[in-house]
Amino acid sequence: MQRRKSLVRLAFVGAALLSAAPAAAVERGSARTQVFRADLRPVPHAAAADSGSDVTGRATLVLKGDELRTVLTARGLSPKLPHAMHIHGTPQALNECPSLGADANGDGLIDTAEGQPDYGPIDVSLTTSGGTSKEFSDALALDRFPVAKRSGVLTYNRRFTIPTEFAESLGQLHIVVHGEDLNDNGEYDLGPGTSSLSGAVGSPVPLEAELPVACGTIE
Ligand SMILES: [Ca+2]
Ligand SMILES: [Ca+2]
Ligand SMILES: [Ca+2]
Ligand SMILES: [Cu+2]
Repeated sequence: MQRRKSLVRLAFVGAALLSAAPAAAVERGSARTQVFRADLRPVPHAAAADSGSDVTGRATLVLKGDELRTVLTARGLSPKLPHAMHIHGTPQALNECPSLGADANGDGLIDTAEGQPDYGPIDVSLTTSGGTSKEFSDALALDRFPVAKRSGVLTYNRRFTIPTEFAESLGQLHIVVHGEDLNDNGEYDLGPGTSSLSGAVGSPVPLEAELPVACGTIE
């Protein structure tokens, strides 16, 4: 009887150890690694309206739990300028990269707001350092986005944790790369237009800085 009691207690302690012991560590250790890819294609535009941009690229996204490594290469970008890059989309619905029909104001360009019905809101900012949130303090932090080389090639490689809701829906989201020096003067300026995001940001944002130039579905 005495022996049986202690066995029961041992079993109980053992079960308690198993369940109280590092559940998080077990979970993290067993999180499977998923690999996604995105082919980046030019956002449709009237060639004359955007000074001939033709941005293509490829991204590989390695997801383990909520930890995402993004490796991206793109070419055809305005040289020596930073390019905002985001993961866009809504987890609940399948979204698409925009077609030229999204150009609501008929200027031959699809700006960020015009493209949003297709590729959805900003979810994650692919910055090179610091915060990666969807807030404008990260999403438009041009001092923290990768800068294209003189050749127009841009590379990016960073690992960080993303919100669980986006980790779980990553295969339904998109990557959008922004920024085109429309008047080819070597900087983002207000000459070619002011972004419709300026009101929300609270200061004038050059259209050049936020213009989507490439988009790819994550699959
Ligand atoms: Ca437009
Ligand atoms: Ca240009
Ligand atoms: Ca410019
Ligand atoms: Cu974006």
